[in-house]
Amino acid sequence: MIKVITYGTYDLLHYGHIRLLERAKALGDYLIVGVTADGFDLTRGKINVQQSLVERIEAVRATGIANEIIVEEYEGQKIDDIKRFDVDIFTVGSDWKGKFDYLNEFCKVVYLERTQGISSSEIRSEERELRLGMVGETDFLNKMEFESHFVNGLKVVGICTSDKMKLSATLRNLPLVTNNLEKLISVSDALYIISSPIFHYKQIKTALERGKHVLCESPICLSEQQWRELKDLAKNNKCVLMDAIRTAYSLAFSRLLLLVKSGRIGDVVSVDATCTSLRNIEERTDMNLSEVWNSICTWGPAALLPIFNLLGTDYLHKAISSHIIEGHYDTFTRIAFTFPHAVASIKVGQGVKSEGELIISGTKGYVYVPAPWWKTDYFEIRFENPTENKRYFYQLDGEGIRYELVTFIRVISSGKSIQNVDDKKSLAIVRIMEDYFNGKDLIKI
Ligand code: C2G
Repeated sequence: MIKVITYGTYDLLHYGHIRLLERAKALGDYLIVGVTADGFDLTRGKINVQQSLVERIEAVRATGIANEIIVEEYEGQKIDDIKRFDVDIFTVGSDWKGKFDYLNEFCKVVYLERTQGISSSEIRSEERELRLGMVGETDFLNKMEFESHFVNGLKVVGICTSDKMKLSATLRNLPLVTNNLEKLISVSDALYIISSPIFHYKQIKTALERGKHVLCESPICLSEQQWRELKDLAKNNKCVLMDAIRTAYSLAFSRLLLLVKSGRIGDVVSVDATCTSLRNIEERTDMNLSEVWNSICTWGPAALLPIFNLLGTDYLHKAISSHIIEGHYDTFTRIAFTFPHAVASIKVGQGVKSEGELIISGTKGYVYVPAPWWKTDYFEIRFENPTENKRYFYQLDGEGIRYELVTFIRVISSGKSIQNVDDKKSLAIVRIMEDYFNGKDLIKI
């Protein structure tokens, strides 16, 4: 019996896939098909896969061509599978020509001509592309536009900014560069907003009133009353209003939360997150500090994420200590929280430098995420007995931005709120900002 094995994502199964499976089967008597796991696809840069692993497996099974279906989970698994199943022939489409020659050591390698004119990404893009307008005065917009190219079904169509100097040549050459928000809204289906938080409420409201979806850097506004009004408006106009906190979309961060929630370090007793950067300090001296991102708005949402994910948002008490140089512009803020059975703290600063680590202390062990933890691809779980320590690494392409954009598109197309920053956390972040701006629970240092 000649055993053949082939692998694929098989997302939105199409006749190109079916022709490949039929020809693979014809190479032997028994066909094993390896369907790639969601996590494996993410680590190899396939971020736009629409269907879940189960849906893709069912689609392959329904063809009736495969004798056996397995899941491809890790780099190099093919060698293990070829040995484990005693495979005679490995085959895959010609778009991989040469990439698997190394398998010749273990079995025969056959590349089958790829079927032209059909691909899952084309099927995904057949849906009308989402026209994304961007709003803000930061060079981060250049990174966002760059990352948008990795995302199927999305196109950046214009910018609304009062500071063109920050824009790259690519952005300056976009179809629309304006400081008129209405103009941008008229050519967009959705907005990405990274303007200073004091402008968020008005800009989001204008967009939602025109039926446009919004992805806004957190905090999405600065008072609970504004938050409730915007969320109601989004709901009534069937629009998505999503917090942008790219850390929430890094695979390592999601896996870290799952491990801690599964009890690996026992009960969580303390969560301590630090985020600092002195990056723009010089240029701030000549700016109107009431109109720029202060430290607590810039870093607070990301730093609060692990706390609200692991301990919830119902803390008993909080104490804010801030070094404020003008108006509401803090160069450094520390917030200490007391929860029923745990404590937590964040330290954030744009005028102070510190070790940007995250430590989650538990009754059996602790999680250590080295700086810069907010763009993490690596963390450790440590125990009393160091031989039990574990290290985890998850590829993070583009600081998680592209995963955030893919999720935004999915929330819009599916209507399901699968975002990693749910309403409870979004509101909890806004409440902290409101108290800070109102000086509640705040001591100036
Ligand atoms: N395929 C094809 N013609 C197309 C599209 C795909 O012959 N028009 C083939 C691919 O070459 C591959 C299989 O169908 O052999 C599955 O394609 P994908 O789902 O795109 O999976 P891919 O990322 O190519 O996976 O590790 C090898 C990979 O797992 C292959």
